[in-house]
Amino acid sequence: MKIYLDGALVDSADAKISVFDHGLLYGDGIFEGIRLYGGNVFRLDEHLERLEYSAKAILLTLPWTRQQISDAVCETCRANGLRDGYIRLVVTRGVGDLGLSPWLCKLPSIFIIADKIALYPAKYYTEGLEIVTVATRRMNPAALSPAIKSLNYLNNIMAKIEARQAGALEAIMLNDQGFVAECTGDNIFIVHKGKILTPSAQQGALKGITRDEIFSIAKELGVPIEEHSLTRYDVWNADEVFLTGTGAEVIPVVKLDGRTIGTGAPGPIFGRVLESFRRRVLTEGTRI
Ligand code: PXG
Repeated sequence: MKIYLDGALVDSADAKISVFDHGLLYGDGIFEGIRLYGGNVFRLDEHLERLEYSAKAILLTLPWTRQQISDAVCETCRANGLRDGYIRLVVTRGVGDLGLSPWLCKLPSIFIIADKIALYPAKYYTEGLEIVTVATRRMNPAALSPAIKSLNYLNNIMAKIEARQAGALEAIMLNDQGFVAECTGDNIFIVHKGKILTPSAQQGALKGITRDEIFSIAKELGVPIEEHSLTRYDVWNADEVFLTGTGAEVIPVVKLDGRTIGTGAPGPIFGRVLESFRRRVLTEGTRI
């Protein structure tokens, strides 16, 4: 496997980062998870825009243009002979010393991994996921904006561990006021009386690229959609619930905290959204 690392493609065995890189020492860095479908990189420009926003938020100046990063992403996919896969684009603060000071890191590092994707088993798309709410809260935006896709994922990892301990593959994280924020690696949507609702970024949701796609799909389908504060009660009593993310795509939820959602089977609006999503990923994107 070839990895793109700081301007060159290298063998995975040689793709190494210094122990003094602040991405490792402090989680000081940002990333994107991107999908390749049939030789098209899905919503590459939107991912690179979000990377730029994350970089700006942490005062990291990207020494590459959007076009250069885009070319590097495509080159990495081609070098690995991939037509479908998962792309991990990471930018770290770079090599510094043992203090926090990011200004002592002279040059950010960039690396790109393009690999096969491990999908949720197909049965969850037809039968739905059973998920739980976990005790770990989504971090307060006043401490660290959850909109920044940073290398600090411990908050989500703690929640993921709790999910697994409860026998679930995903979990809802509440914000510090007790409203639903999102899941550990997915955004959440509910359908109630024909309307699609999802928490806003202010409530702690990451501005997911897949989430944006749902807004566009809902418009196409003529289904009303809006951002709304949601409690667990709202989710328990929804007609349908589904999650979205680059890895999961659009996946239905049929149980939360032991409460059956709707009929207990994936609902009709989910079905229409998934169909549209699967069509879009095959027909849109940046050719590699
Ligand atoms: N919320 C969080 C916290 C995420 O990390 C999403 C929502 C969905 O966003 P997108 O842009 O993908 O629609 C994410 C992103 C993985 C993995 O390897 C998945 C994500 C992040 C990091 C790793 O499964 N999902």
